[in-house]
Amino acid sequence: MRCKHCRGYKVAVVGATGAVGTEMIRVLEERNFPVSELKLFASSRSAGKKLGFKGEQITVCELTQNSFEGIEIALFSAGASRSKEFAPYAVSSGTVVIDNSSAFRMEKDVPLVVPEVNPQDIKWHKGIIANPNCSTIQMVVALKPLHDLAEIKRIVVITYQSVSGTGSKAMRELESQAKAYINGDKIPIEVYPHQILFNVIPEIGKFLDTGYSEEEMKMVNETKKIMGDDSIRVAATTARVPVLRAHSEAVNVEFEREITPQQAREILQKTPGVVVIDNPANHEYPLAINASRTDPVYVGRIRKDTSVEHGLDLWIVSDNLLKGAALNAVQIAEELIKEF
Ligand code: 25A
Ligand code: L14
Repeated sequence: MRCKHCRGYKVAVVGATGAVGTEMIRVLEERNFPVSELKLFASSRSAGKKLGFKGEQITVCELTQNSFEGIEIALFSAGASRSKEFAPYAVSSGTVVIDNSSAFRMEKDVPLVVPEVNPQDIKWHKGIIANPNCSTIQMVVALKPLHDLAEIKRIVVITYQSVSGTGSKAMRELESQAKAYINGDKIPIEVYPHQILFNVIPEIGKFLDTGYSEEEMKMVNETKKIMGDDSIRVAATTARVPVLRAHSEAVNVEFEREITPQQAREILQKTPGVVVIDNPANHEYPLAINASRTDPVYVGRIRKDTSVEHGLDLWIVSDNLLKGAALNAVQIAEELIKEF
C-alpha cells in the first residue's frame, strides 16, 4: 500500500446502499479519509443507483468476482453470506478487506479490532480484518479501561437493541407499523417474528441448542477475543426494542480488585471515544435518541453493585450504525494506513 503522503487510496464499499454502507460513505467523507477513488457495490437491485460522495455522484455497480481489481481497501457490509462468497476474491486481488459481518470474526488468523482497545492486532492481518458485533464494540470500549485497572472476572449484560441492526428494511418496518397504528390499519409484520412496535422481542439471531441466541454468543466470544483475555466470563441476554438507532445496554461487572464508581467515572471521562453522562438527579443519563447519529460511546448510571465484593453497574449507549459498524470500520482503515 502507498504512503499516507500520496494522493489517497482506492476504496470500495460493498453493500453501499444498506443501512451501514450509506453511513460508511458518509463517515469516509466526514473524517476526510484519504480516498483517491471510491467504488460502490451492491446487488443487481441497486445497480445504476447514484450516491453522493464529496460533491460527486457515484454510480452503484453490481458486485462481481472481478470488482476488486486495483482496490486497496474494501469495506464490506452486505451480510455474512456475501462476505464469505466475495472476500476471498478481494484478498486474492491484493485488497485489504474490513468486514462488518460475522463471517470471519472468530477465525484464528483474522484480527477482530476495536481501535481504542486492540489496535495492535491489525498488524497480523492476512488480508481480512473483522469489525466486531455492534453490541460488543460499545461494551468493550467502556469496559477496557476498567479491566486495565481492576481486572474483570464476570460480565452480565442485557441489551436493548434498535431495529437498524437488522438493516434498512427493519427501520422501514418499524415506521410503517407506527403509521398503520395511527391510521387504524392492520400492522404489517415481515422482518421480525412479531410486531416490534410497542413491544420487546428477546430474540436476535438464531437460537442455539443451549438456549442462547447467536447475538448473545457473539457478545461472549468476541469480548474475550478483543480484550485478549479468555478468562473473562460473560452472560448475555439480547433483546430488540422499538428504537430506530442506537443500542442501550445494562451492564453488571464483577472485578478482581476494588474499583469505586467515582474512580470508574474519572477513568471513563479520560477515555478516548467515551462520554460520561451521569447526573441521575437531573434526569441525565445516556439515551438512544441523543446518541443517535453521534460518534461516542455514552456511559452513565455508574453505581456500586453491593451484592458482590467488587462490582459496578453501568448503562452504556451508542449508535450501532456508527461506532457499532461504519465508524469503527473507518477507524480500522485509519489505523491500517498509519503503517504505510
Ligand atoms: O446476510 P445476513 O448476514 O443475514 O445480513 C442480512 C442484512 O443485515 C444487514 C444488511 O441489511 C444485510 O442485508 N446487516 C448485516 N450486517 C449488519 C451489521 N453489522 C447489518 N446491518 C447492520 N449492522 P441492509 O439492507 O441494511 O444492507 C444490505 C446491503 O447489502 C447489499 N447486498 C445484498 N445482497 C447483495 C448485496 N450487495 C452485493 N451483492 C449481493 N448479493 C444490499 O444492496 C445493501 O447495500 P441491495 O442492492 O440488495 O439493497 C438495496 C436496497 O434493497 C433493500 N433490500 C435488501 N434486501 C432485499 C431488499 N429489497 C428487497 N428484497 C431483498 N431481499 C435494502 O433495504 C436496500 O435499501
Ligand atoms: O453480527 O440484528 O454484526 O441487531 C449486528 C446487528 C447481527 C445482527 C452483527 C442485529 C449483526 C444484529
